[in-house]
Amino acid sequence: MTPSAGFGVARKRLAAHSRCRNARGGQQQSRRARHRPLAIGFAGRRSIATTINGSIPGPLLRFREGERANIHVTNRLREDTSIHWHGLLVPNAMDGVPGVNFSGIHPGQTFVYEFPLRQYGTYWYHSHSGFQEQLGHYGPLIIDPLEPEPFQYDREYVVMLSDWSFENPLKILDNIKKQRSYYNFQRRTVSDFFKDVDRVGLRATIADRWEWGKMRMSPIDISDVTGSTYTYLLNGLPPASNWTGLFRRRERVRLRFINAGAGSYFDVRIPGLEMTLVQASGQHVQPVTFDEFRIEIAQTFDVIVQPTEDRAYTIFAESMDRSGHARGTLAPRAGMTAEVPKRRPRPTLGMMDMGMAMRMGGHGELAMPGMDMSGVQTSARPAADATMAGMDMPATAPKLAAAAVSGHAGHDMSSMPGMGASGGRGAFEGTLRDGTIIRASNLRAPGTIPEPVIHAGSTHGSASAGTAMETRSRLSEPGAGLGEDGWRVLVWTDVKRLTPAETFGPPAREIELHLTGNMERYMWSINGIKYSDAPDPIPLKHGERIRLTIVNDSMMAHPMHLHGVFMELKNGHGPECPCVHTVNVKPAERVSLLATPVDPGPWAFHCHVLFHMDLGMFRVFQVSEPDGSMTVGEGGAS
Ligand SMILES: [Cu+2]
Repeated sequence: MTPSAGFGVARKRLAAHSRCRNARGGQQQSRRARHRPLAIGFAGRRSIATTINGSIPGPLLRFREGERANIHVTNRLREDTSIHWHGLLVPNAMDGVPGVNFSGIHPGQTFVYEFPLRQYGTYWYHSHSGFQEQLGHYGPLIIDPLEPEPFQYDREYVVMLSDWSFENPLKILDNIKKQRSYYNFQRRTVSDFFKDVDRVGLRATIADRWEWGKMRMSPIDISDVTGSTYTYLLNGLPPASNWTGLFRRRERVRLRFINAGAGSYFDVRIPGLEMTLVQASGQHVQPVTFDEFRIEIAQTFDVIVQPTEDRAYTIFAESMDRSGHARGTLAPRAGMTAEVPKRRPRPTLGMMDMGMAMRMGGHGELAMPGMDMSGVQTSARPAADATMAGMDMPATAPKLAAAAVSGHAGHDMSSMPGMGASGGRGAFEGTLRDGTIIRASNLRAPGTIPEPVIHAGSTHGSASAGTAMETRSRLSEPGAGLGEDGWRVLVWTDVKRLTPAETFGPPAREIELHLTGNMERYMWSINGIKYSDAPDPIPLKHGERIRLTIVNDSMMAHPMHLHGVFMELKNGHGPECPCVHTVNVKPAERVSLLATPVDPGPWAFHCHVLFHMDLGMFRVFQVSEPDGSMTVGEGGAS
């Protein structure tokens, strides 16, 4: 697989297929399928998958840093297709987003992707066309480094997590649009209400329900699409098929976790083994050891485990909403199994997720005038982060307002200058027509955690319901439903890059985007405007250092992915901030990243929940040529 040393050209051939697959465990109906049969464990159920070379996941593509990749993709579907190389720094025309970088690969066509491999690490590829990714069009991609790696291991496995449904994605979307809770059977019941009354008292329970009622949202809305239609897969296999990786005792095993889910976050643990993170988003990090991690959609985490006992260990990947799990096994011999843990109770969202965390006083009391909401459940404990300004202050509204850096005073687009794609050469400050705020960077040191900001009320119109009152960093929190089991959970404030950045200057400008949604109507957007209504790309200057601040005004988590450049996640570690291609933004969270885009052209930026992206949580950043001019891409600036 690995070509000989040197800077050769690595040639691969891929073909996109649409296959009828037999869920009774039968063979693929194709002689080209050399991979194991796809056995989905529902007797008699059949469905059409869209695959690469006939398998789910598609074949592992393995290259070496410094090579030139040469990948022929033949479209054998009856519709357009595409492949995007997630996390790879490629020339713009090779990025593979139809309508942004090229016009897509038409039926019968072969498109040749060719690009230099300028990096190392664990990545993946997937279709950027329609809902093909949900239908199986994804696979792992590894680039072996030129330099020896700073950690050692004896064997390795790709562990690709994903979600499969026998329902057509169009049907799934239709179902959720008609009824928001279609797949959410885990709704709160009357008996839950009385349980809460017993636990926290009547007043608090009523206050809690009243708030949720006002937000028009179910407090358990963790995922849109759940295990009621999804089967969660590990390397393409359902839990019963038990993907197994073999080891010899005391071997160090590198597991390259990739979340290829179309709509599922996974909480992963291997009972009996601690895991040491060595790479995140394909980038070396300082080793950090824990017992469980949450992997956001589209992220990759490389961990090393060292089994010392002569027994099997279960790789257990619960969906974040606890409606199902993927499962595999590490074992010294084939056929062994270990106990599969019970799934934990579903997590609930709380006041924290409504952006009310700062209103929690030291005794867990909400200081909302006239309302005693003591004891209201929150999904996560307030962060014990000494660097976070304002955590210790009395939770009174006027003081909070004073603590805010710069309340974003609505998006009054009528009063702001419009922006064309060619207008980004100067240091523009203001609000773009799509609601994006661009301002001169404040003096906050690069790499620090953003301070909390009070939102000036819901100003995103009907496209946004339930705007968080207050947004702040939540990088030190494990996330809803995690962190209370008595074991260590990875949090992003623990992650530092291995080698500190040599240059880590302050950004020239700050770009602020708000993630918005109307949960009841199932609308998803940025700044209250869906992509199809966003007139222009967001202009960036070649080589300009920017601070990208992403504010989640909705109450779902969104895994945001920027194409074409790594982002430095400002998690409080200055030049040791980790580099990521995908960042999770929790409900009511404010995340800041630094980036210095240099590759010219239009680059996609979007939520990696497939339906959220499809419905409009998507933008294009247009990076200028070195001379400042703009190349209009396929999607263009029209
Ligand atoms: Cu999203």
